[in-house]
Amino acid sequence: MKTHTRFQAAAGFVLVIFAQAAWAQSGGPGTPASAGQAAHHTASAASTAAAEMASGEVRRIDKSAGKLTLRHGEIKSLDMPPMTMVFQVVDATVLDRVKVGDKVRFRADQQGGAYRVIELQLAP
Ligand SMILES: [Cu+2]
Repeated sequence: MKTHTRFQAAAGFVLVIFAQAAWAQSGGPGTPASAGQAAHHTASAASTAAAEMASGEVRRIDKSAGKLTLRHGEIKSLDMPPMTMVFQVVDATVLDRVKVGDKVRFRADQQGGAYRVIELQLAP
């Protein structure tokens, strides 16, 4: 059974490689593996923030174009700093519910290079 013995040797060799790889991935601070874990942690923090609504103030309403200009605070889900910008609105009735100067809470996404308000409510 030379073949069988040879197979076992090869399998043992592969196991050693796997064990070494696992050891490297669980390395301490300063290793590339821990840097990867840090990046993963940041990504999961960002997706948690996606559930939060951004705050904004209505600056301009363009009903014919279905657009809303908002001065908004940080939008963590879009990795966007505070600024004033134009959003498309997914639900045009939003434009009937707000007036210039209103403080709002909203959710936005990015679709084909354009930013859209997908949910909006007046700030309490
Ligand atoms: Cu913006």
